[in-house]
Amino acid sequence: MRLFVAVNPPARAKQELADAAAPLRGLPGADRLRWTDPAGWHLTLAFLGEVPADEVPAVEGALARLAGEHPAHRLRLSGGGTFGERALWAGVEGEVRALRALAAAVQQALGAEDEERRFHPHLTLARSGTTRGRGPGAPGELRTLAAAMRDFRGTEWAAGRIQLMRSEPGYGPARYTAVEGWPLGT
Ligand code: 2AM
Repeated sequence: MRLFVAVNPPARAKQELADAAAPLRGLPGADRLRWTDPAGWHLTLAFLGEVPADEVPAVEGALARLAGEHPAHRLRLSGGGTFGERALWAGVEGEVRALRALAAAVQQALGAEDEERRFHPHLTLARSGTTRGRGPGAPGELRTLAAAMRDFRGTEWAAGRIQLMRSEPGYGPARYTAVEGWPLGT
């Protein structure tokens, strides 16, 4: 199964972001993007890709151990940016060093791929259209949307848990489900 490890922001933090991002949907080019569902918003620490079912217990064991070794920390959703012309995201601020150390430990323990090479904590808001009928947007359109997120600073929350997540691709957007979770620092 296709797995990744994430920190999931609380519902209130996601609601604040959803409210801040709502006006973006009316900006030029927004209708050509595939917007993600706030219910599935998460901060990916490590992407594991396909993991055979018989290897999942070892992954879970490693995550349980790492969760115990890393402290809970405080984060807020903040600002926005782009990965080239392909994704629009919201960023995080606060005790990002703790989040970064946790991600590095998880990636190292599990031999995870990281397509961005350097860990870049983010929450994907929209992806540029690759499905039929949605041509590429005008150059710079995504950056204009990200600029509209510049002043957003959400309320601080405690990242107190890591979650092993499953991604199930379908005809529409991938569906994310929680496999198992562990509290940090206990
Ligand atoms: P994204 O939000 O930037 O697309 C489930 O697919 C999660 O894993 C998403 O958060 C996605 O990041 C991330 N992900 C998917 N493929 C990845 C890859 N090859 N390397 C790193 N992260 C990946």
